[in-house]
Amino acid sequence: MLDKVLIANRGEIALRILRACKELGIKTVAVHSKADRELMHVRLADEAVCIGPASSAQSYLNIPALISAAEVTDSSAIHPGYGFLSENANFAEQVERSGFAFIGPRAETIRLMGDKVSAIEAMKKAGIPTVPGSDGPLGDDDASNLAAGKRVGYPVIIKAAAGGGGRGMRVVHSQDQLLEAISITQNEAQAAFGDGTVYMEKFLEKPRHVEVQVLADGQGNAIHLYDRDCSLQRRHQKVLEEAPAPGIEPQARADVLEACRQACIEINYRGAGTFEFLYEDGKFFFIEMNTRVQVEHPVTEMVTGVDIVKEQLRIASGLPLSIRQEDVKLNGHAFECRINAEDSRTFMPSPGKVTLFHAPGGLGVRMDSHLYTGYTVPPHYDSLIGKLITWGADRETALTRMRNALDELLVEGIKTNIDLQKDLVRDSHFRQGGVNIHYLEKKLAG
Ligand code: MV4
Repeated sequence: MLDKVLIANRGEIALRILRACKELGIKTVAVHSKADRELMHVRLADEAVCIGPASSAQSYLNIPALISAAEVTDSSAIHPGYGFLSENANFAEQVERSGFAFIGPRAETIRLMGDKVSAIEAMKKAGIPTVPGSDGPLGDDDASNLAAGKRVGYPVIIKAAAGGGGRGMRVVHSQDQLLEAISITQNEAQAAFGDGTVYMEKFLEKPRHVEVQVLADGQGNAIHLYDRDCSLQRRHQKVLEEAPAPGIEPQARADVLEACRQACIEINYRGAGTFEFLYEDGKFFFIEMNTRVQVEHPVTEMVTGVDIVKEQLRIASGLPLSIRQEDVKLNGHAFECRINAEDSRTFMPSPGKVTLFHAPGGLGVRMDSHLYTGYTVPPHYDSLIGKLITWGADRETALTRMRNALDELLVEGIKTNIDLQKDLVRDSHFRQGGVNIHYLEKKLAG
């Protein structure tokens, strides 16, 4: 097992990683910016290193500072968490070249999945169902691009190969808008990512966002941990997630889960990963793969009993997966409400001092948060301050527990989105299950 892990992140996920390390008897190094001295995991870690000023660019994204911190503390591995450098192939490469284990896939896998065109191509080859589209990048020949549009059928969506997560996309409703949309998306992609490559997909109008969690050890073993529904989102930020995705066509689901497992073996995947699909009319369509642990991983942990972060640490130690597919039993249902320091109506960030924090409790209630009474939420980073997760033997029970847990949760001194979450868990359409990706924004507009 790894001896000492440097946690290259902050907030709730840094605390989550620290807890997993402690369970496994692994020593921990917290790295933090000057604005983050008060973070809970910094107190709990065996060692702490300040890696730079408040700005992320000079601290959590500062590769030389992170590698130096790993060297001076004699760490054996670096866990990148999510966001920041977690899907930066160059970082993974430099970490490994410097003699540390990168807790994630090989750099070349991160690079493959970071380019959405090569990710789709690899997954299609591995038997994963993809969205009908251009099957590769669009070239600069107008006639063949118009032909692609005709073949795929309108509406289509033009996406940047270097994009993902909703960045660099444009919907095209008819042929007369196609060429201009391609050229605008190419220019924006070039400016934003330094890569103007774009591709085309059929635009699905009312899909759900359903994703599949996988674990693979890079030694020929891979498992899926079922699915999550993350359709409730605003401006590509997920708000409330659940596992499993409710009301999915059973055969399509069984097929896609097994296809994901097989694809991991075929590409010799290593670590935790997520296959993102759009689900519409009983069918799955792959769009992207995430090569990191995700914010919403706890809902999967609650319904499978598998500690995803501990498995990541085992895998990085060179150990095989601790569970086989036949040992993974789906048990009950779980929800996660993301708690953000922001105004419930305007979504404006609301940093500041937390004058009271009280976490809910009880059977089937989990609070992943770095908050404590007296903590000051700094203005420099993401507004996620915690995740409230509930489990129940069925969806109704888990949702009732969420309603009650939200009523118990107290965060005073800053604005939060708790009132929005309280409203959502009482929404009749959401309670029914299976709303599509546009539901929340339509509700907020109405
Ligand atoms: C799509 C789509 C419809 N059709 N692709 C947005 C985020 C990025 N991961 C992919 N996205 C979409 N791709 C096709 N072919 C609609 C979206 C989309 C979306 C997807 C998941 C969750 C929320 C979304 C909100 C708006 C658009």
